[in-house]
Amino acid sequence: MKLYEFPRSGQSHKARLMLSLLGLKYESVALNGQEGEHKSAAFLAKNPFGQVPVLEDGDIVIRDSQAVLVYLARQYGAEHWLPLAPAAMAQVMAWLSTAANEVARGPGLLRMHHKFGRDINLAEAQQTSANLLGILQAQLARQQWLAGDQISIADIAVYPYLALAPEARLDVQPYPAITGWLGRIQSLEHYVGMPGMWAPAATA
Ligand SMILES: N[C@@H](CCC(=O)N[C@@H](CS)C(=O)NCC(=O)O)C(=O)O
Repeated sequence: MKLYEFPRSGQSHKARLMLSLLGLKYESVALNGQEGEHKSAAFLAKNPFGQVPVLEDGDIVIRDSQAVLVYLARQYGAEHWLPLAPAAMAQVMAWLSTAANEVARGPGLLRMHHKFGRDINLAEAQQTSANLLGILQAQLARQQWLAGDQISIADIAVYPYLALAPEARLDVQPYPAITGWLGRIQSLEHYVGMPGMWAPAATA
């Protein structure tokens, strides 16, 4: 398998983390964003949106981090990663949508602004983040994992931009259920992180 990615991309981290947790070998193809490699004709043929991550598995080409998680779970993972029972699968899908929407528009955009200088609607991203943090805290106070009592790709999809909260200038410390969940993910066998991610020792 080949993973086309940016090293500092949280969306790419979802794919890296899932590949590692499943013990899958892959080749990382780090695109040069500064030189616009993700907008080259060769890469646009893989993803017309010109975005990472893209996963190639033989002839199969998957764009979008949520879709990569779905593919890896179903093709290579145990059932708990993406349960087949309709209601349980729908619970996971709801969190994948949250990852693509509220997480990206809240903590994701705030990180783009504070770390990379992107011009954004700051008040809107802060409001989206505050609402999201409250909802995650309530959900994770009720149960260990976002979509039930076992880890699933819902957790992996939401994880990176919550773990990267310090770079988004968001304080997760007042949300103990969230920090507990971040810690549980970081304790998983074969966990891989990336620079800038929250760690208990760094905020103690
Ligand atoms: N919905 C997509 C979003 C991917 C995305 O926004 N990727 C960013 C890097 S984190 C990117 O490639 N940005 C370059 C661009 O949009 O031109 C996913 O979840 O994979």
